[in-house]
Amino acid sequence: MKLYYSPGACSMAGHIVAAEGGLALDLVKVDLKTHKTETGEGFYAINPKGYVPTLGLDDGSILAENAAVLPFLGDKTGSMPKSGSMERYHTMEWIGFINSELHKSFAPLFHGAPDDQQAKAKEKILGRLNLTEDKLTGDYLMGGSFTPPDAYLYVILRWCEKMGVNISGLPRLTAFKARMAARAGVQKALKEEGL
Ligand SMILES: N[C@@H](CCC(=O)N[C@@H](CS)C(=O)NCC(=O)O)C(=O)O
Repeated sequence: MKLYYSPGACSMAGHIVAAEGGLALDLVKVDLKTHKTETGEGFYAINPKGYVPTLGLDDGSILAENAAVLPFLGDKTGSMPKSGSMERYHTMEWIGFINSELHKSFAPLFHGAPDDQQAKAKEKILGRLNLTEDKLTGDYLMGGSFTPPDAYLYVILRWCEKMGVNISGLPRLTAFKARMAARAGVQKALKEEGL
């Protein structure tokens, strides 16, 4: 199975889920500015949406969107709670929250929006992270064990550091980030992405 990725981008969440579960992926780096793969293929021809994560499956089809890619890889590797359980729905709730309330709020920061819009985006992100801090009562979002949204939240916290969103007032999230960084699957994904 191929993972089309860009170093440190949201595609690293799926990369971590696979690495944590011992699933080897064929990594294909994509330049998100030129929309070309590292071997010069046009990425729009592979995924017309033009974004990562994109999985290239063994039957030749593709699967995109973190909301689908993360549960898919979690099911393949055993980190998604079982079908029909409330734990699974709450895990999906976290993926939805991180995707639409956190990830998407970074757009003004990544696209160099005017300062006032960037300040508003940072305020919104910190508000959402405060909610996360309150809910993070165990080592991981779902309590005692790693599930796919932990990988996604870790990627977001790396972005916070890069984009100047200060999480020093959020001790649980600060500890969570360090806990995640120490995991073998995270170390492997960081190394494989050259980070
Ligand atoms: N809706 C997609 C968005 C994924 C996304 O924002 N990917 C970014 C990297 S984090 C990207 O590839 N951007 C390049 C582009 O949109 O051309 C998802 O949730 O998976």
